[in-house]
Amino acid sequence: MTLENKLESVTKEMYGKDMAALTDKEAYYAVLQLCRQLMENSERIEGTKKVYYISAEFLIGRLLANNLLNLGIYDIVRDLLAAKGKSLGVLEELEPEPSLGNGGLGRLAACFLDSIAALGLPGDGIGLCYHFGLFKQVFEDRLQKAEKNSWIEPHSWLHRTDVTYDIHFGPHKVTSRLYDIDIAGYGQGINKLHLFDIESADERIVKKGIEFNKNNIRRNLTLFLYPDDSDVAGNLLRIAQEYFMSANAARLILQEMQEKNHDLNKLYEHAVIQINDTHPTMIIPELIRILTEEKGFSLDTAIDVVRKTCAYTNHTILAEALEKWPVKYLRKVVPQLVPIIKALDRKVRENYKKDAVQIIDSNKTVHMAHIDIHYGFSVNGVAAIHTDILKSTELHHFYEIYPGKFNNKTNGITFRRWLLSCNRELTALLTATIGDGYREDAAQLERLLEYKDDLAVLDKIAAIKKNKKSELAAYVKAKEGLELNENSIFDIQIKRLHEYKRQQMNALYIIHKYLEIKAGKIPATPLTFIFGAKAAPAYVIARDIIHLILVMQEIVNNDPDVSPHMTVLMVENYNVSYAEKLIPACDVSEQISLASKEASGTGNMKLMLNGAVTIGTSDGANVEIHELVGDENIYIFGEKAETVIRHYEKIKSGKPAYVARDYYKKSKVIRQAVDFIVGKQALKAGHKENLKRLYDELLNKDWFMTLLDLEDYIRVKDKMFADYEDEMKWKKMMLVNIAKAGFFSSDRTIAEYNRDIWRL
Ligand code: 26V
Repeated sequence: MTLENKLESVTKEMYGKDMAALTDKEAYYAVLQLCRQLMENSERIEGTKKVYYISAEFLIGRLLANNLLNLGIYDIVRDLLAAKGKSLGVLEELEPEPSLGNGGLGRLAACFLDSIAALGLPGDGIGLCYHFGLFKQVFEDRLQKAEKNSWIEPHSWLHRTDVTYDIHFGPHKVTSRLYDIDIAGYGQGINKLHLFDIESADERIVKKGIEFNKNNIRRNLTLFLYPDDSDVAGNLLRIAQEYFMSANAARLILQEMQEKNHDLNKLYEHAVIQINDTHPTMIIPELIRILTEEKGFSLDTAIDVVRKTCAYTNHTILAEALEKWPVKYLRKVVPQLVPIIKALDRKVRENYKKDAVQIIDSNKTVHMAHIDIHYGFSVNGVAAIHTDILKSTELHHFYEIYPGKFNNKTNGITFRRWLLSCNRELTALLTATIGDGYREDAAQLERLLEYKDDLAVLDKIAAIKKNKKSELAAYVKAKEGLELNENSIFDIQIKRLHEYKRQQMNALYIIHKYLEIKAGKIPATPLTFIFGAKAAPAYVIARDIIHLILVMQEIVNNDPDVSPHMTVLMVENYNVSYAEKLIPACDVSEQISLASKEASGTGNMKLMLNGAVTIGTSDGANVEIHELVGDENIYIFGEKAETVIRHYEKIKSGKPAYVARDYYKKSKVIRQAVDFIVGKQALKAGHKENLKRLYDELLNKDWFMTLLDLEDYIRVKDKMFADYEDEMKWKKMMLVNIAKAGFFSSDRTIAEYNRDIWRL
């Protein structure tokens, strides 16, 4: 049957009508159904050994365009639809976005699934099927409000399977149900994303916003991603989610092994489990528990087998983000694991004396990462500088014990979504210029360097950027009701809101620019500052920073002296779909975290690939971007990681160290910007409580050292905007950034995981 006939038959079967007679939503469902059928009939990627990527987050984004592309039928389907008067682009917008992740860690897992399949490697994801996922962000009165995000429709990518397991929480039992999403590899077969849900989940318990009773796991276990863990009930629910994920994963993996008649003594020859941050750590004690209690293994043999099977990825050095659970909590939720964890702790104590490497510390708290490091065979960081910091400081004592376990895997992004799909114009230009070898081998993007002085190519790159900015402006106009100046510089910071990422420093720059323009210093080209960020609902200062940005949006955009020269926009509910529109339109990519704090970043890679120039600190993958593009094609500022780490060491040992107020006192520019936060104008547009709290935080604490780098940031950013006036220089920078982005393909990252860790 031709594709045309297949689409016709799906349409008839579902609606008894011709495509031309369907509503757009019906047409979307019909194309979704067509994709599902094609994937169901595709071959499973098979091999003797398989990777299981276990993660609490898979931020997969919309899947329609992605699946059509990976199945190799995007253009055909687009044309078939067009012949029926339907626009594929319009249908794509009707797909609800599954919000099964917070940010980088979850999006990375999604890029990895795409690359594992594209490389033809057998590998499935295992996670949770959250009914509402991460909250939907709305702004009210310039404050962030959280609402539930329903994403599961009657027709969706989920396949309800017959797989169910009994999962025990001490004396209580719940029944899980497996839902699968097919992952189509570009030009390859199918892998799967396995998402576990609970049969008894009850969406009706969600009251106002995202509030719900946290005490009844039978009803609430899979409703939300990372429910607020600022109270005890939230913590217990979080532990229950993590155990539910780990226990289901263990069952699924062991069942697959048994179905294939593999000897569990040799589990590691057929399976490798990649533990994505510490959230799935309980799979280690759970597997050991099952092997000893149900399969007759001795404790030592079980430990040996599990250790050879599990590998751990660390995604952050932020102390507050490293998971620690009181034994007391674990005993409440998963008492069956406590004896195993205690046994694992005892074995560590027999061999190693340092407090820093124990599993259970003197406060009777379990350090989840320590379980992974002692009882897994690989520990990796996600960018060169991040892995170096793990080795030299955060995990130094472990590195001394296990130097061979540590390895770096610099993150990557799938070019299928972040170039081919979101920027078809640039893709077409690249193909016309350097051929299409870069699609299989991203390193070939470097061929573009041969065109560094080719005016026609440079102009085309600039024209595509211009076009993408117009498209974004039209979208923003429709969505946010705000007019963007297409001829301005689009300066974009998109990522989760966190003090270490320093959106507040960008906001202070905006205040500074505002004051300059008021004083008559007009920028050569108008400036548009765009933010996209969600703040964790319990993270008060992060919400205050959003408030400040929205206050600046109000002040700047409504000031007739300033608005012709400058615009501020914080988009509502930033997510993967919004990123796909913002990234191709970006001129200036903001990567301004406090050095040492951003493990890698992946937005930096997506923006560079789409021809944005980076302003950034020497942090995370920015360091590698800098090495690749050279000093002339990036704007680096701020203190280096070593210096920042020394500041923190001094603070810890009570020596005189970084004091925000000293920077404030010393610099008039800093003073004026900071004081503006609680000045008349800001207080008129915003709320005193929020603004004053942020002001106090900046002056009295500033744990993530905003003021340390503010002056240098202003200096370098001003230089960057001045350089924008040199059109030729800027176009060349765009070209070099695109050409050098090949290294950041997640195909390269996954090939390295496979070469060094998985060995599939
Ligand atoms: C988690 C938490 C949880 C509790 C409160 C504060 C807090 C702060 C940060 C986090 C981060 C969790 C791990 C994470 O998402 N890491 C990100 O992983 C990306 C993929 O490797 C990487 O590119 C980002 O730099 C890194 O922040």
